[in-house]
Amino acid sequence: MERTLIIIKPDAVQRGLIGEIIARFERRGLRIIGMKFIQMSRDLAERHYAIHRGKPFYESLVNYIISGPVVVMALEGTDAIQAARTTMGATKCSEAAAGTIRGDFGLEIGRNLVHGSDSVENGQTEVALFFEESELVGWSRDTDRWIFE
Ligand code: IDP
Ligand code: MG
Repeated sequence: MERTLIIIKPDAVQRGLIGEIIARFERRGLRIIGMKFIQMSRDLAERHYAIHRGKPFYESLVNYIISGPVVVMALEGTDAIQAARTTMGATKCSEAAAGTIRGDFGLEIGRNLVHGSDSVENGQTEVALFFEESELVGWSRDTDRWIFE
């Protein structure tokens, strides 16, 4: 079972879209195993986005992600990485399909509402960066057998 780290970014929080965004992942069938509301420090943001260091948008990206509180979630499920990313939509909101989070609520790449891990390995690493093992809840839902074959 894959794990992905989802971040509901500051623009989505400020716009009152936390519930809307959580609902989409929840309805998709992904199981929440960790969730918290935090103000990210610059240090944590720089570690999370280390892969983008040196790119032209890096500084503005870090400033964006620390510009207000965020919700971080660890989700688990079959093909969780790919499933979450298709629910999120393309990075550039104006190219994201209607029906996706970015396609329904965003216009610009620098205000794209949500982060999701992009590989199985990064899913593990990113969840570990934001959550202590003791903050993750191993549980099964009564509906799991209707969602996982
Ligand atoms: P992803 O969030 O869809 O995985 P990445 O390529 O990993 O996209 O980029 C990380 C984040 O950096 C994006 O979600 C977006 O907020 C920001 N970003 C990426 N490319 C650009 C750009 O060209 N201009 C401004 N911001 C960008
Ligand atoms: Mg990415």
